[in-house]
Amino acid sequence: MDKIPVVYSADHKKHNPFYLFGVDEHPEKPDRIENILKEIKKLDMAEICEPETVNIGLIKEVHLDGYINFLQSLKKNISNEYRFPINFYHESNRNLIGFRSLLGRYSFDVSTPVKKNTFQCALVSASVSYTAAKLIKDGKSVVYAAGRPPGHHAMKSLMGGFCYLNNAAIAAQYLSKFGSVAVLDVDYHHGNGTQDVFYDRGDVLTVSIHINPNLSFPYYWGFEDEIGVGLGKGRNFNITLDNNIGNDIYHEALERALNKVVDFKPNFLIISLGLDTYENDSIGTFKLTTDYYKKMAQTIKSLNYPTVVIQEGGYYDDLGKNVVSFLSGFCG
Ligand code: OKP
Ligand code: ZN
Repeated sequence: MDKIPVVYSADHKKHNPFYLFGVDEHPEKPDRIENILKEIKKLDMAEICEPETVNIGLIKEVHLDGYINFLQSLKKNISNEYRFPINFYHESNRNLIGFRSLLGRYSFDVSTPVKKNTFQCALVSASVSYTAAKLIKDGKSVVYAAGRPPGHHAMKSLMGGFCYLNNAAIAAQYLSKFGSVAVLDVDYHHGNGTQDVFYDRGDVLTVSIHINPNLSFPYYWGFEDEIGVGLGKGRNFNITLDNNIGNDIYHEALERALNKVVDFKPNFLIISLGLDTYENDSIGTFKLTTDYYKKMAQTIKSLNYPTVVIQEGGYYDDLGKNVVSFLSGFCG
């Protein structure tokens, strides 16, 4: 068995957000990826590789120009102190130019602050996932993208849920030039950004298993009647679950999700790997166990698609052990 390429850059540490109403610690912190790297390095199943920078052109195939231009403008317009949106109006068709008006126009929550280097940090995470996709295109069978900030909540022109650029959507858009792509999102939260990017497209299937949005973030998306539009109709599936469910109920949902993937006959599979479904996660309520992540991966591997695994959520100190359990399901 070949080693699993793990794409990683230490530059993720430059992104270190805090919360506006600063009582709680922001959960999306640098230690997450450092703990993952530490656990992966203990094994010989993985080899660490550096990312190659993704082109802005590819990013603009996923996100709208105005949104990317705004993120790029942060470097010259603001300091290295995090700033938060306060006023929101997403429907404005005016040519907005003020920093505050644009920040509210391009955000859907207040958990996703921006500072001078935010675009550069998000670009590193997108580059990690792009590089993983490129290794798959070049013939690897499984590659793990160990990046942060996560991406699956980032919509065509909205940041939110700790996400700025949609890493999984950028990987999917790249691979869609070489064949059909299915994205399976197993994060605790709905992958509303990935759904948004491909909602009207027939060439990329999006499937997400997550907490019922009536009960949790992202609240406004992720309902089961969201099935796609136009060419994308029947190519988006949401499977919603209750609070506190465990391995068995989750596994039934996984099998239903994988049936949708198999029906689609993709050339490539992307997994948005949120590990906030873990029993000890600080945000999620599901009760999945460390051993279950190995079974989840074995079930996915049995379908034999070239697979990009992209890190999304997971908010606890020993996140790395669950990544290792998941990756071990792809070994042997
Ligand atoms: C990002 B990912 C917690 C509020 C959290 C945002 C959740 C973002 C989750 N007090 N709101 O999908 O893991
Ligand atoms: Zn999540």
